[in-house]
Amino acid sequence: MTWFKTISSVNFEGLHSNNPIAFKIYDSKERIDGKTMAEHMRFAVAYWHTFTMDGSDPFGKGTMMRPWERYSGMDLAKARLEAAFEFFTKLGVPYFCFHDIDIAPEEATLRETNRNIDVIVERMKDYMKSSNMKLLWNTANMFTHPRFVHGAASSNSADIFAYSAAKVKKGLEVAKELGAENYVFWGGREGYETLLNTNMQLELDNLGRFFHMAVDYAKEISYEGQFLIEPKPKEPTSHQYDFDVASGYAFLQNYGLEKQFKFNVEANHATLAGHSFEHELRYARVHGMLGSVDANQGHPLLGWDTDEFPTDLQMTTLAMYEILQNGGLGSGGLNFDAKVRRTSFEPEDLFRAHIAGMDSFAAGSRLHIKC
Ligand code: XUL
Ligand code: CO
Repeated sequence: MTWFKTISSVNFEGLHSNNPIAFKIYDSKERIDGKTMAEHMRFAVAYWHTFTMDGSDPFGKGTMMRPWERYSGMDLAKARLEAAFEFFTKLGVPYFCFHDIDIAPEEATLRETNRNIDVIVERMKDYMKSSNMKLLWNTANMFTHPRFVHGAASSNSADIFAYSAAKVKKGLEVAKELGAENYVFWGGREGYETLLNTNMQLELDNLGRFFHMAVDYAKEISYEGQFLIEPKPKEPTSHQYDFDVASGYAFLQNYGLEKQFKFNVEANHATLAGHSFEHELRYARVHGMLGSVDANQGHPLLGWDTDEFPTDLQMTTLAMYEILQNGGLGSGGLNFDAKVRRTSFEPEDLFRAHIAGMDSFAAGSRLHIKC
């Protein structure tokens, strides 16, 4: 079935085009410094914002018109998957990223949830083969379900630590199965609200133990993708342990993990930490720790994670400068961890937003080379 009927494929038409569904600057084949734009940027679509989320916010219900939402359960997961690969192919991006429960519904037990994941992963493999799409990274959602109220690896409950470890175990198996080039840890609720009821030493030690277990298991199953930590200073917790690249790096060194991990730097997380995006990229780069990028931007007047599509050309220029100075992103890429606004609820808006983001990074790479 065709989900995006009004769109055929998105082509490069150049700056003089008035077609909203065309690239004005991003020309996947244009060569800059011996590499094509596609090779420099390695764009990825985030499954959660584009196919799973519905536009709801703390003040109102979802607004998104998503034709696949007429289904539920596994039928919904299968419809989303079909829509996702149609979207990737029409947009012309090489990569995508997902959390475990973005792609398959969560059930009462982990065994049943994993069974759902297996069904979708099997189909995903076929879609990947026929479309040539690759998985930039996958991750485990360890923050949405109420069981993670006190965190996952840093939870005060041994059961939750074990449950989280089992989720990551499955995530690494899926990463291997699908050839994920990286595996991401974003510490959603790995932090605290108040020190008065927090054993910080134990929580940090448990986080360190957890990452070592993940590294050991990857070795055991011969999964060779790059491990990435995605720092964020706060939200949802008031104090998150992986505050920024510098504190994350100190943590990794302290627990002897710095050789196994790099960073996935997100623009809006950088600004939440009181840094610029380019500061975080530079800090990671000069320590040889720049792994991948979550490409978005915050609102300059709002103090939370708005996850907007990146359109600030000064920011993309300074970011591409760091990436090019780094000699590229290696196995990483530019993942649009970004969502359309509640008012942009039509399916076609998903194309417009990604085109704007891709053109903005393409402009950033060109401006750098020309100056
Ligand atoms: C949350 C965030 C996550 C991670 C993956 O702010 O950025 O979506 O990228 O868990
Ligand atoms: Co992110």
